[in-house]
Amino acid sequence: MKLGLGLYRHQLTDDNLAYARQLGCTHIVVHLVDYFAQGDQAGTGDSQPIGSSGGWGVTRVRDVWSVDELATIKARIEAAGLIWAAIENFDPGVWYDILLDGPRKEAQVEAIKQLIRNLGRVGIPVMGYNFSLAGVAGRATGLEARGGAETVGARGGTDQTPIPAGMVWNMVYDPDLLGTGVMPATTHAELWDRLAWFLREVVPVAEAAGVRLALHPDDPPFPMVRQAPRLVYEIPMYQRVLDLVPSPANAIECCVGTLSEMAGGHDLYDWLETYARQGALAYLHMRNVVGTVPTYTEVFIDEGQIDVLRVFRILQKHGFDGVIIPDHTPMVTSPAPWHVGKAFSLGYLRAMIAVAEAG
Ligand SMILES: [Mn+2]
Repeated sequence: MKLGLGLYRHQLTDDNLAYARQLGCTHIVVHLVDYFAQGDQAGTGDSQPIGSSGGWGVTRVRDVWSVDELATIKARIEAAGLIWAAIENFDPGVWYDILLDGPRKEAQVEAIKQLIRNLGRVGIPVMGYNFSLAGVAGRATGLEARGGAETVGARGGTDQTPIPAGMVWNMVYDPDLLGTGVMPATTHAELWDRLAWFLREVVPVAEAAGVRLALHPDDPPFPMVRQAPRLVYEIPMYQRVLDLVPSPANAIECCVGTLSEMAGGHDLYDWLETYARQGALAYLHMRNVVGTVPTYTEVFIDEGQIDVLRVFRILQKHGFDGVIIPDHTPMVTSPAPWHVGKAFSLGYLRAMIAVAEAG
């Protein structure tokens, strides 16, 4: 098992790469779609950032990331002695009509195929993604982790204000549509049909390119958020994703914290074993949590309901040799709240990996 760190594009500095290396990371996961590119200096760099519901990012219709662009980033990561493990999330400006079943979806899926081929050429083995209309939305910020550390969670419900036309996944893809209405109503069945179409188109290309597509579960895992349906909001629903197009290239970005906070009473460890046994786990997000939907709080890695060592023993038993990154961490009162929070989690995860691997 390998320890990694997730960084946003704006965080790809020599200092942050040195920080990761010094704390024992060997791998980097990069969020190329940067929530904070619009000048939010408080960007937390979390895979689903704290406070992201406070302001919307803006994207634009754009081309996919080129081989040159990706190779430049890869060289920088490798110059710091690290390995680029995965990209996390497609740019909504590239694939919004795939999510929305809109008129440009055929052209957009061809662009996504080109992007996957580009990843293969550059040697980035995993493309993580959220197949989500609302994205990460509707969480409450300020719920307290240990010692009053700022964190996020849900207090009995989530945001159900409709998504404006021109937006998807918390980002504006077409400013001209803003103010013209709301996103058309969608059913769960329709959203599953869109995912199935996407996977049938792209998985064969990914397989040929040596790239694994890895789906993140819905965070927060409510059945509906902002009046839009969610796909994977209970743990067994991942099996349906895998069964749509069985392939090593159709895999799971396993956010253990999100899985643990899901409703339904399904056993986290049994299901992790089920997915690990199939070799379906591309990489892991690790955090801890107290409670389940509709009321839960994200907490420090060592204070929640998830037995981290038990998770890693299951992974070890099934030969998982992928990357584990800290997911969100509470902000630690200090001169560097994000860095201290992540450092605490990295140290804990590194120790638990060592114990699990020692048998
Ligand atoms: Mn996650």
